[in-house]
Amino acid sequence: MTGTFRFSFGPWNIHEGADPFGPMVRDSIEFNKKIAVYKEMGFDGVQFHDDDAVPNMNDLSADQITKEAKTVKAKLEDHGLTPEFVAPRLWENEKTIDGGYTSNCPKCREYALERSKRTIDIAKALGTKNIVLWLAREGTYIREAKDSVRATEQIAEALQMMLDYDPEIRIMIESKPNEPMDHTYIPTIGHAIGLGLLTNAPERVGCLIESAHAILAGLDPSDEMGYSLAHKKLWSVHLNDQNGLKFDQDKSFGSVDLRRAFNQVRILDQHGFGNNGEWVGLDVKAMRTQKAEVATKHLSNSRTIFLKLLEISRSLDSDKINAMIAERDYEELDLYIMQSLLGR
Ligand code: XUL
Ligand code: MN
Repeated sequence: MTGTFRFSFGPWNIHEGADPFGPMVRDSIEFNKKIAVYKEMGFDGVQFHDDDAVPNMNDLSADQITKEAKTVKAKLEDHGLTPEFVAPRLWENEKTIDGGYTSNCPKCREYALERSKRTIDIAKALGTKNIVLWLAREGTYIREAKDSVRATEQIAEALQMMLDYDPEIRIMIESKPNEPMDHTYIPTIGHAIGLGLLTNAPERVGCLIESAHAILAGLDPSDEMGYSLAHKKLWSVHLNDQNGLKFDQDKSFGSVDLRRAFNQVRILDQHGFGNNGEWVGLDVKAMRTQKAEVATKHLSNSRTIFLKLLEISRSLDSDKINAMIAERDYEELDLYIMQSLLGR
């Protein structure tokens, strides 16, 4: 089996370059200008946070939000683009300081649930059934701040509320072990898949694997992908790269460890990723040093590297590989893979 690959990214991946130690270094580009460059770079899908689609949503009624989202749908159609998913942004508002669904403040938890319903309304208006949950602040800075049993139940209850609110949607959980929190409650893809089992519709709960998040958990992204593919739960990916255990870097795909990137491409291709409409999403950041005119190269380069690695993966001689595996000659296999990546 081979995969079918279409590419997507979110408008936040074309960004101004601010970091915790310095301000923006590039001007903001309006949404209309961003969506105009997708197709020319070979991307057909758009990923959204709820307020990427409806920026001032907290000041609008539910009806106004839906109306606004429909205008975005029309813009996507004008550019021949497909919305892949919508994710509630539950980490910037003052009411989400201590988390969304697991906040210790009941009114704040209510805010998180209401906001999630509006996210679903936006997804419906845009024309996608996919909701992504990156559970950014569902965790703690100190263990004693929350009860991990209750917190897990609260996240599962939030999932259940969303599944009940719209029987058409499906939820993809994007796990991440830390940042902004010291520890989060859903650090790996095994946790994400397990969480679905606490709802009455686990078949509607899957996952999105981000390469850097797996690496931050000390895991190999391709093995995380393999685990979720075996569960038929890998419904999207955020490919990128990460240089060791530090802040979430969102580097261009393959730019740190080409072989680690190769193995992600290979497992996706060998197990038919994309054949049920899954997208290859990129969650990459341009280097802060990049000038505005060339601050989309991280996206096009990541796509180029994916396609080159796909070509290499498909060119490998499987009889040769199987013979080396049968002989347990993994040193020879190691060399064969490295020579293939070096182009000789
Ligand atoms: C955070 C992250 C987010 C999600 C979308 O690390 O990766 O951009 O992908 O909410
Ligand atoms: Mn991501």
